[in-house]
Amino acid sequence: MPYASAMFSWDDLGDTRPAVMGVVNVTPDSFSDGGRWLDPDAAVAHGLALVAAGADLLDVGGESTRPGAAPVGVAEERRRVETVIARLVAVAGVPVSVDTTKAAVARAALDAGARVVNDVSAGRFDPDMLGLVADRGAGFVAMHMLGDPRTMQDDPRYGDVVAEVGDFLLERADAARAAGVAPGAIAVDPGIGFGKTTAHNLALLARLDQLVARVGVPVVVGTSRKRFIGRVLAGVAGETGEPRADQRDDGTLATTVWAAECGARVARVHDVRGATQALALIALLPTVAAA
Ligand code: PMM
Repeated sequence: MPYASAMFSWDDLGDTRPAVMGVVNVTPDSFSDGGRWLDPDAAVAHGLALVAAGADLLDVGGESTRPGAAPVGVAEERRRVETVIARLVAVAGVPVSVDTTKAAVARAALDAGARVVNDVSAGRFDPDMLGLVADRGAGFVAMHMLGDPRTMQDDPRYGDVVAEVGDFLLERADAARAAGVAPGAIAVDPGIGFGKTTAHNLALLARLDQLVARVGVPVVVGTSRKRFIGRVLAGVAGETGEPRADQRDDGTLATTVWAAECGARVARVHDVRGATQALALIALLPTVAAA
């Protein structure tokens, strides 16, 4: 049955463990899985496989945000995501989010039944985005990124990365509320890998508990298969160089468990089965301790 309730709230996903957001990239060039799900049938089948593996929501994206990626026009991005979202909404039984910075794409996705807009620009790139999300009663993920995808990895610098990302997320959550987005519909995301060195990414994870406490809204974390994991694990456990994106799921899982322990409410991952199992297991331990 399609997920149907008027106003999206992150509490609807609430459980004893963080929600798992499964990634469905309908792109030819995403760093982690570019080209694998470009065909709509393949993308839908992949989304359903992620739900079967435990995904609590599906994040469908039609534009790669990897460093240096070429921008995609509205028509092409819509073409990639619209049908896939409509088909997943009809059969997946979990809410679908659209990963876009463009209000026109988000509008088409919401018309197709998406419930959440995941905006890596946090509503900065398109002046119509926050108003649209508010009007539709949709959920919103406001992610931190330094600059834009073309330039974000050109020597990113911060004084205190955790403080500055926290300032930005508080400001964007305020902007969303000011535009009329329901408080319970807003989540924020530190944007692991978006204008950050390995040291910045590790600092954000190491002090994620502070960030979670400070922002006061649900926090989404997306470490999945990202480059810093390859950097850290180069040479570890017999790896000759940096593990490739498709070899980073074990490292991803470690960071997902860590993020959950720090209070993250949503984990955005490619390997849904691994995340779901690990999070189910660690969610059990406090109840056993209390018994
Ligand atoms: N990472 C990517 C794309 N979208 N959205 C959020 N909220 N957080 C992220 O960390 C994030 C994102 C890049 O990863 P992909 O190319 O594998 O989708």
